Amino acid sequence: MQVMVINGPNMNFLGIRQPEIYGKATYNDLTDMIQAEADRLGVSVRFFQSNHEGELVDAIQEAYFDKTDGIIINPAAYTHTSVALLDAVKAVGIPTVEVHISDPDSREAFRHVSYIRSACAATIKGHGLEGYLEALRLLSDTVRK
Ligand code: CA2
Repeated sequence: MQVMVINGPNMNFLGIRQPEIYGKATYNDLTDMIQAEADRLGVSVRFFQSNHEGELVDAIQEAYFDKTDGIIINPAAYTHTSVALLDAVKAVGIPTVEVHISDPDSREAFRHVSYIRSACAATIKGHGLEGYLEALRLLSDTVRK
């Protein structure tokens, strides 16, 4: 089983800025944590981070062409703006879990809208980095059934 983990704009700043919201762990710590859980579950995992909307669309399409079984995506700010990412997830038809480190629904009003949510099998929010591991376990359970 193959899973692609996609992170959107500024996620490479994890652990560098705003630790009070996003914690002290870095983007590399995040990928290490996910890799360790993937190894435990026997899942093959790939990572992609970009600050560019079109590159995120390309990554979602690549998941389709590579026959990826599941996608974990934190679209970051594009959660709240991007019809292109919604359309891409709908187009590829791959089970996708939306993850947010914080809980956008308890923050500013502009973060309450998620365009991508309606195309996702689940949304995990406000569980910190652990949310990515929950998403991986969820996809592993779903795809294997
Ligand atoms: O809580 C989340 O995971 C978010 O997707 C993070 C986004 C934000 O726009 C969403 O509303 C909620 C922002 C992520 C990147 O910004 C950072 C800035 C400094 C340090 C780490 C991340």
